[in-house]
Amino acid sequence: MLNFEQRKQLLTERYEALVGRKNSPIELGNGIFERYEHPVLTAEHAPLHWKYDFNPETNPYFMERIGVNCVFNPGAISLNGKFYLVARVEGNDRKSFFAIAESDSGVDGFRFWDHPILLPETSDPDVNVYDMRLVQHEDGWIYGLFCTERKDPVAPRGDLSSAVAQCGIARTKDLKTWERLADLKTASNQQRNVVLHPEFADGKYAFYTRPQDGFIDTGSGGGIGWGLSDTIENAVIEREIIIDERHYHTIKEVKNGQGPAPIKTDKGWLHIAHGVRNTAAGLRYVIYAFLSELNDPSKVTHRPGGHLIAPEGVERVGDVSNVTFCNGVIAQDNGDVYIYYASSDTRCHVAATTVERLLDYVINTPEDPLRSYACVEQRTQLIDRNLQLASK
Ligand code: M1P
Repeated sequence: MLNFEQRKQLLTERYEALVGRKNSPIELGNGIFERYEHPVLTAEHAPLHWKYDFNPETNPYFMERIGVNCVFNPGAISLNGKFYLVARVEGNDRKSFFAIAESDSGVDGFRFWDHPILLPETSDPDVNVYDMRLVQHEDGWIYGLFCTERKDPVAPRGDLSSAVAQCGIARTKDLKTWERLADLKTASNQQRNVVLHPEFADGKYAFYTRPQDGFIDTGSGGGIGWGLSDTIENAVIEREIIIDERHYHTIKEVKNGQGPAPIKTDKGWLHIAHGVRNTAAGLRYVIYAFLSELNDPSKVTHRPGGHLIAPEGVERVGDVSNVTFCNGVIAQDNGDVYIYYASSDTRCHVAATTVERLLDYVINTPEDPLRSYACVEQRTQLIDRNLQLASK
């Protein structure tokens, strides 16, 4: 058996090799984006000093004391030329928390800061927090909106699963010091996947919401909502409208949710979202995109049919299998876009593209015509145009 020092050294070497590993794009994808060969963050990226007691007297076997189960659903932001992910780290005890990982390239070399974020609580403490969306707002603050979960106070005795999900709000200027604000108030029983729009709308703070009746089921919640609040300090949405509906027999028939804050382009706001459908093997989560009006982000102008990213290969397997989920994107001034997505609630990946390619995708991909016959008609038009070209 290896002794304390041997284990520590080998594990340190393995950790450094993982963090230093180069990542390359997988060429010849679908033309819309390139996936990268390796995940950008995994449970193994959690620093050893988060898990092991480094004192040989109290930990002679150099064993893990507080394990990390998975690292997924990262928010993303670029500041001063660096790429930052605020990952959802889940301990072996199932509690999620946030931690910042930093990289120079955006595709590899992500290294966690020494400490995770000790997020301040409200007077009603969160039991679990997850899925932060980072937004550089025009008011000068960086906001982190996340899901805060607490036990359902009216759950029947013995029901230890039912929870209430709401939107927590925190803000920072440097990703180091966080101020916790009051949770968002809306008329809906529960909220998840709430995202702050980066600009004021009619002089108010604007939110993408996802109203839902229960913790898992959206029930009567019709899709991605939109609502305004006069303030951010005690944000209240009085009126919520649905801007991207769920629809029978689509990739978003069960539920959907805004991903990161949308990207501003000269053709409109480019949105990345997730859609969920049911299958015999359980829920399937895919990532999709849409475009909304520049002057009115609540008006969707283009809805490409189907998914943008669906789980593939190893992405299909994890703690919650058959899931791709995105709440982080970085669009650079030169038009490069890095889509950070997680697979199966287990690990984080990156896919690279450009604003130009994404706009081409959302504008020129036909909408889901909602019936098999109409889908074949749609495809036949493409085939006929191509055959005509080939015969020339
Ligand atoms: O397990 C899949 C995802 O489930 C939830 O998303 P939604 O509210 O749309 O169902 C979230 O818990 C998310 O973190 C998770 O990845």
